[in-house]
Amino acid sequence: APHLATASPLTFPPTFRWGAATAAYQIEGAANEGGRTASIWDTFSRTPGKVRNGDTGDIAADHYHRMREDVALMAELGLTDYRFSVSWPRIQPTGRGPANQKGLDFYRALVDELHAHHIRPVLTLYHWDLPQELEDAGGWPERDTAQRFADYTALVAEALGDRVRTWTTLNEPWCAAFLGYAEGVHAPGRTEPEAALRAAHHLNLAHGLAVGVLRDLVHPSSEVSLTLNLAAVRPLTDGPADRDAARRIDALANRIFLDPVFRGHYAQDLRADTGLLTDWSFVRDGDLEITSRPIDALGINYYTPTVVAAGSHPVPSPWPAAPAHARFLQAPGPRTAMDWPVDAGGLYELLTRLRDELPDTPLIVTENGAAYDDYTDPEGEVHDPERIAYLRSHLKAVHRAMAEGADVRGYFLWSLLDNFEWAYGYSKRFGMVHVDFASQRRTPKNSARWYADVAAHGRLPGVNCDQPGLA
Ligand code: GBH
Repeated sequence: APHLATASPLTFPPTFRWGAATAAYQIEGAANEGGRTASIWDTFSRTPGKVRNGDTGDIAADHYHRMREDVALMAELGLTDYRFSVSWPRIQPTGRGPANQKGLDFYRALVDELHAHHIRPVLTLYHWDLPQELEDAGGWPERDTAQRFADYTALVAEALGDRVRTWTTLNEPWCAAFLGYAEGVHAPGRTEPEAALRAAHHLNLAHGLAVGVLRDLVHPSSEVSLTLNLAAVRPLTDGPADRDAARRIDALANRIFLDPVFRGHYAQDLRADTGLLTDWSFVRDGDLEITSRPIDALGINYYTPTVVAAGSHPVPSPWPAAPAHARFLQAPGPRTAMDWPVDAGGLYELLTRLRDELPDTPLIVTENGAAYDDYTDPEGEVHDPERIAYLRSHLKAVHRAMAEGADVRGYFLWSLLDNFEWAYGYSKRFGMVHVDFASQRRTPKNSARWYADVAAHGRLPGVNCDQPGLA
C-alpha cells in the first residue's frame, strides 16, 4: 500500500552507541558525604532566590547510595553507554592537592559496575561543579583555575585511566562561562560580561591542558572529546541586519569554542564585537596551541534552535556585547515544559554544518531530550507521549544527517533519571525514568520502554507502531 508508513523503519548502524546521560550534581546527592565539600552549585542553590522552590542537590536522586540499582536499570533498558560526570569536590575537596580516596572509590565502583553489565562508561570531567574554594580564589575568570583543572584531571586519569576509554573534558563551557558569569542565572551567579569572556578562554585552556594530561596518563586507545551546546542559529529574516545579529550570536555561542579548539584562533569579528569589553590580552602566547590539541570526537548537546533578529534585549544577558545588537524569538510550534520550542530541524542543521566544517571529526549527540509533565495511571504506568514524539523526531533528524554524510557515532538521551534541573530545581523532569523524590522510587516511563526498544533493534519503529507494546 502506498501509504504504509511502517514500510521502511529507520535503521542505524550496528556500531551506533545508544546511551543516556546524567551529571554528578544533578543526581548524586550525598553532598556532605565521603569527604565532599561545597561546589559553586551548593553555594548557589543554598542562596535564597537563586533556585526555584529553594531546591538544592543535597539529596537529588540519591544516586550516590543507589548506584547499583541505577546501573541495573540501565542494563534492563539495554543501554550500550552511560555518560556521567565526576564531581570535582568529591575528588579534590578544596580544588587543590592530593585526591580524596573515597571520592575515587565511588567512581571506580561505578565504572566497575558498568563494565560488569557490559555498559561503556563515558566520563565527563566537568559538568559545572567547581569547588567553592576555587571560586573564592576568582573562579574561571582567573587563569590559574585552568591549571587547577589540569591537576584534577591527572588525579582522575591516574585512578581510572586503566578502565575508562571514553573521556570528555568539559560539558557546555558556554553555560559555565555565560550563564554563570554574565547572566548570573547559574552558579556562581556573577553578572560580569568581561569576566565571562575571560572564563570562556580559561575553559578552552583548561580543556586543552586536560587533553594533554589525558594523552599522557590514560590508556592509548582512549577517545578524548569535548561537549558543546552549540546553537543552531537562525536569522529571523534573510535581511542583512538580522543576518548580522545571527553572525554575532554564532560567534559568541559557537565559534568562541569551535575556533580555538579546532582551528587554533579566535575570529576577528568576535574580537571586534567584544572590543569595548576586553582587549583579549588574557589570551597569551602559546595558549591557542594548547586549546587546539587534537581531539577524537565532538559531543553536541541540542535542545531547541536559536532564532535571532536585529534589535536589543535586556541585561543581564548571557551574550557579552550582543544585547544592543540582537534579540531572541521563539521558534513557532509546540513547546516543552521548559517552554523551549520543539524543532528537530535545528539538530539536523547543526550536524550537517559540522559535517561540512569538521569533516574529519566524529560527532556524538551527547545530550538531547525534553522536560514534560508525566501522568501516572491507576496501574502505576507512567505516560509521557510527548517525550516519545520528541525523541522520535530528533532521532529521525540524526538519521537524516547521517544519511547525508554526517559521521554521528552515538546518541545520549538527557536524561536517565528525573533530576535537579539547575535553576529550575525539581520542577522540571527530563528523565526517561520517573523519580519519586520522597521515596526515591524509580519507575521507567513509557519513553524508557520505547527507547529500550529502539536501542535493542537499532532502528526507529514506523509511525504506525510507536505505542509501547505495539512496536
Ligand atoms: C544542558 O544544558 C545541561 O548539560 C544539562 O545539565 C541540563 O540538565 C540540560 O541541558 C537541560 O537543561 O534559553 O530558551 O533560548 C542546556 C542548556 C539549554 C542553554 C537551551 C541554552 C536555550 C534555550 N541550554 N538554552 S532558551
